[in-house]
Amino acid sequence: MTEKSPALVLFTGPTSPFARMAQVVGTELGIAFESRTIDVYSAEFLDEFNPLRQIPTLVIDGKTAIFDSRTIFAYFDAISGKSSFSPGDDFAQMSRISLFLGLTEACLHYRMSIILPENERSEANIEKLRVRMNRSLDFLEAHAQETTEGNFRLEQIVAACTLEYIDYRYSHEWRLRCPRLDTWVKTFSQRPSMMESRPSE
Ligand SMILES: N[C@@H](CCC(=O)N[C@@H](CS)C(=O)NCC(=O)O)C(=O)O
Repeated sequence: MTEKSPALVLFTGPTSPFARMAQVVGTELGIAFESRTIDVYSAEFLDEFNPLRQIPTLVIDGKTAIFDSRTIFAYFDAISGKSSFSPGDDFAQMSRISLFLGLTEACLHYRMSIILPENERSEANIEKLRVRMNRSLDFLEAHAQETTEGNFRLEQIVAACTLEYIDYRYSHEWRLRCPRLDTWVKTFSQRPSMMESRPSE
């Protein structure tokens, strides 16, 4: 008797960078999953699966939920049976992944901050996020070789989705600041998994 594969539904959004990463990881690892785009802000049904009501959330067989993005990466990696995709015990690589994810988060908060009505906006907070993003970009550019060289892996998907999100929500200026990452991402972003998941409103 053959075991039936679980039905996997990945809840995503039209512009969510974390959901895009999960989608690209699943696609690249050859996982069969359905990607469902939702409006997370009104998605009450999601609460029973993920009380944070955030995307990405992966639901297995309509019952078990897996979140957040890092846990979904690990789940996809585990069921794919492919080796050398995740960092394993390479802690320097893990830290670069954390930095890219933190940069994405800073950019998300920056976006949420600048669209607030003027009387609710904090220029000091916006400036703090700008400085954090630029400092992180400078660090990642200094370590670009470590990210861009070697086998195709999780770190590179997280890096490329982060850099394209910076383009989308912050500024294209990072490309002048980070010429090595810029050159690399121009090629990496031509992968079908990247092209079909580009943010759109
Ligand atoms: N740490 C989470 C962050 C996920 C996250 O911030 N998702 C955003 C979309 S990019 C979201 O669901 N925002 C809706 C909200 O927080 O109300 C992860 O890595 O998955």
